[in-house]
Amino acid sequence: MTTSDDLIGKQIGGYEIQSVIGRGGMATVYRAHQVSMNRVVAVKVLPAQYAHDDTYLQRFNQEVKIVSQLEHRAIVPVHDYGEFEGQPYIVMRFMAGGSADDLIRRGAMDIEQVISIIEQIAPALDYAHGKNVLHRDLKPSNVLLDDGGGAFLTDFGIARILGEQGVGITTQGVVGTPSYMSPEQAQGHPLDNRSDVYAMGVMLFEMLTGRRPFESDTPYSIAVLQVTAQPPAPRSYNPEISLAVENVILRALRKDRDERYPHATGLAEALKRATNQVVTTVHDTQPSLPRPQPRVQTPLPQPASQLAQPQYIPPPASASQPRMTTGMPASRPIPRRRRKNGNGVWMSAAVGGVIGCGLLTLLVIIAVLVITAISSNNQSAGTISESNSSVEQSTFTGEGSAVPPTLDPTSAAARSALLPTPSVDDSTPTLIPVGVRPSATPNPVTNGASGTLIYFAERDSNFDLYKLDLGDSVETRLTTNSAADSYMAVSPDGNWIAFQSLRDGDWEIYVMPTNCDTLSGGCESHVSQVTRNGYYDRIPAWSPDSEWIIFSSDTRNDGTFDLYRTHPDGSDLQLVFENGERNSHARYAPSGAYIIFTTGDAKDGTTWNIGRFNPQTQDFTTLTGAGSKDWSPNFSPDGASIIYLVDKDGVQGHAAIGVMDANGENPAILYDGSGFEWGASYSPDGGYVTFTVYSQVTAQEEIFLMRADGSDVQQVTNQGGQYAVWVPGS
Ligand code: 3AM
Repeated sequence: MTTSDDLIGKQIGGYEIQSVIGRGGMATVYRAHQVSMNRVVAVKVLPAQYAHDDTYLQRFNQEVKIVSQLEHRAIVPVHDYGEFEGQPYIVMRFMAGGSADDLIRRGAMDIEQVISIIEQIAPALDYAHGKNVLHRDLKPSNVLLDDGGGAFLTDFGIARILGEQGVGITTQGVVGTPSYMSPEQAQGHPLDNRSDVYAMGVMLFEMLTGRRPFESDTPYSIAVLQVTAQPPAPRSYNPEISLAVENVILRALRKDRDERYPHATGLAEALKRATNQVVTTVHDTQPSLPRPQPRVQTPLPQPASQLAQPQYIPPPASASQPRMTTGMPASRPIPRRRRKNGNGVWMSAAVGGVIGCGLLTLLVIIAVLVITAISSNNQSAGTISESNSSVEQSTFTGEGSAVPPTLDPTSAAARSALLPTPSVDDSTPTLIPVGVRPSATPNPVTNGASGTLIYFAERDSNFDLYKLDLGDSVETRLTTNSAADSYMAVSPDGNWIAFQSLRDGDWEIYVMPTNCDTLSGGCESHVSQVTRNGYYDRIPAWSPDSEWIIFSSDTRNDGTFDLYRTHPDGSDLQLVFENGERNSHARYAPSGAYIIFTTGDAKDGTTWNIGRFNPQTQDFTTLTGAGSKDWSPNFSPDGASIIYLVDKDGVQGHAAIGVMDANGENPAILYDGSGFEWGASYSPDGGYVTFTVYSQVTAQEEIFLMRADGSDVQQVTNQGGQYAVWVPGS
């Protein structure tokens, strides 16, 4: 049998093993040369001594299984996997820049560098959560860097697909690294995405102070501190951290997960706000990412004449925190305290956590019970901690009852029972688009589609709107504002683009003429603001007569969204639909008689359906079945069909494009690639469908086109593009 270092100089699969990069957890990572592609890769190999141990093998295979589901620009891509003389291996992109842990050990990390890392990996973490995958071992050594400042998540070896074992959406047992473990993780309680948000908070603390919130001599005592002790103030270690940033860190580290940021991007956005940076992350139509943020609340003007008033509850006068404005002082090197423990201790603690989870759970629970008893008798719990350590009673009561904001695994069965066999062969492992030409310009259209698309794209770290003429493949940038612009809709008369933008600090609706790029002064000088309030106003759409813009608004600032409409000049704001749930992505039927929209549970994102509401009759119904997860509907131009997004299998969260009759009958899968297809809408003649999916070729979200029967799929954009809509009449 081969030992790890015997592999150097050998060829395994098509890879020549050159040197050991490092050993982490259970595996050895080698630098290797991929002969076929003449490139450097990283090959992670399970050492021979573990190759017959079921636990290690299972963990290794789990990583392969999970990572093959995850395609995100901030997740280290896995190219290949295989087995060599009984040892399984994974081939990954080689990350030349080391890890975030290396940066911390090197000394000062300035706030800009920290924000850059957090804002890159937060969407990746939310993306994984959206696919029901918890990382469970997020820490700086699992954040790898390329040589261009890119940060990537890696090591999903102990990640868990929620609900995989059919026991609901929980994970059991203690796994992970004690220094980064949430209180619920240390106690072996069910986990959810907020457990990873906690670990991100620990990382943030460490990157900005040079030390972790809880340090002690043994993994066990650190795990106990995670449950019992309050984290020290980050500013006590680095006075240059602003109060606003400190508040963000401490909120991420709350013992009670309900008090943490509900999503990683919420944390990243709060961090950017706390440093007065523009927030640009947007994933609004992807249902696993409801991200209500505390903001200044300016009540919406009271609707003048209500189109419909189902259970209208006036918005609260004012409730939430003011927007933070304290800036971060100019960065300079932070004096670092050298950590007491080397990396190896924590690595082995992680493996110890995996292997010996039962024992650690038991010890932590016993310790917690003892501390609780002592605390309630004489308030003397501080003796167990090096630092400020008060016991939080709430930690020990009701933690297990927290509702994880993730998918209901039963929806898989429910959904597949509803839908007929996909019309596309989904045994195809990856999306293989027709006519891909990776270059700076969009691909020429080869499937006959024509007209003009408008979409948003993230270029140079900013979201702006773009226009693409499918005839000559010329792309024009429309908006240039430094705030994020996204989710546009073109009026049926073809004259106006409505979109959402962060340009006044929170999402509001704006309009500009469709031909603004040809007008003097360019588009920016023709943008006008439609809504102006303290709420998130999102995802506009037009009435058939182009007189009204309908949009969703989180007027209660609690994750619920109501549907409003207004004229494009901002006049005559009216509540259209409100039922206390999260309603968004409204679309008028071409006849104008009713609206359809995404409707679902505000808090957990598990129940997403296509709702239909008739304002005249007040009739509200859902077109898709209970237990299914369907969202973002769009009508065909003749109003006969609805195209929408379907959670494909419930458990792994991959999305497909569905189509059904306008009355909800005959649901079928129109297109199911291997990824998360979204942003689907019809061409004005109904002959084509555009959608967004992560491109294997450019490694980012791109716009695709296909015929309306799901055939002739073609990638159109090459530099990123999302949520395209056709210009009617083009
Ligand atoms: O031992 P150190 O910290 O230097 O950064 C990872 C760690 O390095 C590195 O392998 C070691 C054990 O995990 N590593 C992991 N994946 C890698 C990759 N895809 C990688 N280095 C480069 N590319």
